[in-house]
Parts: sequence; C-alpha cells; structure tokens
Amino acid sequence: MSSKLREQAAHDVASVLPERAHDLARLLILIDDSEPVVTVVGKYNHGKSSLLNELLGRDAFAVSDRRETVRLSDRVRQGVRWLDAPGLDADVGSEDDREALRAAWLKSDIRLFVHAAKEGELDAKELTLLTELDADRVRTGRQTLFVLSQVDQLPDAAALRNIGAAIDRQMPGITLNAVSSMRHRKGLDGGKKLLLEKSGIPALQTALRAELARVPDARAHETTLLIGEIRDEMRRLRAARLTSLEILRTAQQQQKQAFDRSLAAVIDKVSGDIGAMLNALGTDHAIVPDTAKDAYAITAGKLERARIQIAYSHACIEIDAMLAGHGVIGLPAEQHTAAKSLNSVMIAVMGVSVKFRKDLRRMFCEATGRERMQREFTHYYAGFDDIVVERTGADGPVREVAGVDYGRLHAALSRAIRECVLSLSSHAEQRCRASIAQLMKLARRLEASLATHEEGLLDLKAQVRSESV
Ligand SMILES: Nc1nc2c(ncn2[C@@H]2O[C@H](COP(=O)(O)OP(=O)(O)OP(=O)(O)O)[C@@H](O)[C@H]2O)c(=O)[nH]1
Ligand SMILES: [Mg+2]
Repeated sequence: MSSKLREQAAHDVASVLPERAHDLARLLILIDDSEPVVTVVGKYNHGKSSLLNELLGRDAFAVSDRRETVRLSDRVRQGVRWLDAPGLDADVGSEDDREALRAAWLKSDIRLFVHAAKEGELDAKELTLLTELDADRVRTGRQTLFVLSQVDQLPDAAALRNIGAAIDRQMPGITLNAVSSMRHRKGLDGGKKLLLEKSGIPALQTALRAELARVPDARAHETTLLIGEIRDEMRRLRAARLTSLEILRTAQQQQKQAFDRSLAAVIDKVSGDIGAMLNALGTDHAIVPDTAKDAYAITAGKLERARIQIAYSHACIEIDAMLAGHGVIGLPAEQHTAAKSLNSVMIAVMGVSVKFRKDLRRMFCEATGRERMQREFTHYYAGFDDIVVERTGADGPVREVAGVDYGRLHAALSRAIRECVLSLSSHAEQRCRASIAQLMKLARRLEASLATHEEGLLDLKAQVRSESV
C-alpha cells in the first residue's frame, strides 16, 4: 500500500473514530518502519539536551542554563533518531511546547525520563507523566528509562542514596540510571577513564542498547495491538450501525404496512358512504342540463350536482386526513405546477371536482376505481422523501437521511390541537364564571338598592298617610 493510500485510509478511519486519531497517526509511523526513535522527557533545565549530546558523542543540541529547547529537533546517528523535546512546564510553556510534547510522545520508541538529582523527589507533574508512561509501557511495550541527571551536584553518595530511596517510594521498583553529563564530558576531554565510568553514561548506553535491540519486537507488538483495537472498534461501530439500520428498516416496514391498512380502510369507508348515498337517490336530475332561464334558479339538477360534489369533497377530506397522518401531503418537487394549490397528492390523484353519479360510481363503487386509488396513493407514499438532516462531522457537513414516523408526528399534532382546544374552552368557561359572578354581584346590589327604595317608599306612604289624616 502506498503511503498516500495509507494516509487516506487512516484519515477515513479517523473520521468515524475521531478519538483514535492519535493511535492512527502512531500506526502510520509504525508502518513506515524507519529507524528507532529515542526521546527525552522531563522538566526544563534538568539536562535533557546535554544528556543527548553525551549519548550522541557530539554537541547536536543547544544547551543553556535558561529555558532553551522550545521545539522538537532531531538527529540521526548510529541508526537511531534522537529527539530533543522542550521541558515539561506547561505553566510557562506555550501551546507550541505542548504540541512538541505530543509529537515526542507519538514518535518515540524509547523515552529517557530526565530528572535532576538536586531537585530531590519527583513533583506531582513528573509523577503523573511517569505513571502515564508506565501505563503506556504496559499497553504498547514502549520503554521508559529513568535518568537521574546532574548527580555531580549532590554532595555525596549518601545524598544520592536518599534521593534514590525517596523516588523509589514514589515509583516502587523503578530503576534509576544516575548520570552526570558534565563528568562524562570532562572524562572525555581529559581522557579520564574513571570519570567516564563514574559519569554513568556508559552504563546508560548499555541499558539503552539493550532496549534498542527490543524495539523491532515492541513495534510489532504495538502494531498488532493498535490494528486489533481499531479493528474491534470498527466492528463494534459497524454492528451498532447495522442494528440501528435494522431498527429503521423494521420501523419503515411497519409504517408502510400501517399505511396500506389505513388506505384500504379509508377507501372502503368512503366507497361505502358514497355507494349508500347513490343508492338512496331517485331520478337522476344532474344529467339534465340547465337552460338560460335557470341561470338564477335553484333547479333539481343544480341541487343534485351540489350534493354529489359535497359527497365527493367529503370523501376526499377523509382520504386526505388519513394521508396527512402518514406524511403524504405535497407532490415531489419535479411534479410541481405553477399553481401552488394544485401541488398536493390528493389533487394529483383525485382531481378537484365530480358532479355526476357515473363518475362517483366509477371512482368509488367499481373495483378498478378503488384499486387505482390504492395503487396511486401507495405510489406517492413510496416516493415520499424522508427528511435529510445535515450534521457536522470530522470533515465538515455530512448529510444523513432520517426516517420520520409520521404516524407519531400526526398523533402528537392531534394531541396538541386537542390540548389547545381544551385550554381554550376552559379559558372560556373561566370567563363565563367570572361574568356570572359579576352578574350575581350586580343582582345583589340591585336587590339591596330595591330594599332601600322599598324602605323609602314605605316611609313616603306613612308620611302621606299621616299628612292626609
Ligand atoms: N553540573 C551539571 N550541570 C549540567 C549537567 N547537565 C546539564 N547541565 C547544565 O544544566 C543546564 C541545562 O541543561 P540543558 O541540557 O540545556 O537542559 P534541558 O533540560 O535541555 O533544558 P531545556 O531545553 O530548557 O528544557 C545547562 O546550564 C547545562 O550546562 C550536569 O550533568 N551537571
Ligand atoms: Mg534542552
């Protein structure tokens, strides 16, 4: 497989398994099978670049007592790619540093975790990273060597033992590779063999060589692991998709069956109604044409034609309500006409007007007419578009067809209308109650004022009586 094809495949898989993007990128590196990669990780100024220079035997990477390495740089030597990475100090580091650290994690086969001896035990951030690296070793087989650097800065061997013990409490069983890049350099420059030995660098080189020899096996293990995990996840995803597709298909089938049943039932019902109406009619007045003198008169013919049209509209309304319940409403776009009101399935199949008995009979009371309705409405049901939704995927907008359960939508709509009507009627009832209460209040006041008037009237009568006496 060409590298372009591989990249395309990884890209395709990442678009469905975005959380696996990192593993896929790692897989591409593994499949490339270039020289083993050794990287340094650790806090800044802990002597990472100096250590690499000693291991390489040349000053390949910049060293300084300031924050020096800010991005990844690499050198190939002795069949190994050596990767210098920025310090682990997210609080001072920029996003570039974090990017570089992620890249180092991705590219490396062996990590040298560098911790300066004078700092004592590991801080929380180092401990977290070391724990993560250890978990990664268990999972992928990638090794981490712990390097206790700048040990020349400790006063004596006892201090070194104390720090070793403290770190062992933090990471039990960890192997410390105590080194001093400075001693190594001095030993080299001055040809002092003892100093070279004491620098710990030769011992680290031996340990590193042993790990490098294991890289091909580790890579094979990691490749198998990642491919296996990704394949399993793809299979799970595919199974889940198939299940939901199956559910969708079953739902669609059930909807179609429900539609077929409802259509047959409504055709039976309206045909029965129309048949009964036609049978009840006596003489056929509709076929008698109107004359000019009948222009403004209500003739028996006009009346019958109106009755037939009403019966026909009635049947159409019943069929239309059933169709709407199943989402069959408008015509497909390619069948649209300029007159919007004509773009409905109902009108396309039935037309707008019927005025004669023979037409009603042909349409509703003959088997061929009923079969035609069943066939044509079913045709529109089958061709009815499902809603297409757009969502944003890893690669931008993705179009997906979503099946819509029109039966449920229709039921929900009917429920909403019913609730609305109920609330309107209860609102009206409340207003009535309020008016009645007001009326009663008025009546009570009227009664009260009548009583007062009555009292006044009685007084008046008594007065008149006494005056007349
Ligand atoms: N005494 C002593 N000093 C060292 C040793 N190794 C490195 N140094 C000094 O420590 C300082 C930092 O060394 P670097 O190798 O640049 O450290 P680093 O971890 O790469 O630093 P950043 O790139 O900034 O993350 C420099 O001044 C080095 O000279 C050592 O073994 N002993
Ligand atoms: Mg550096």
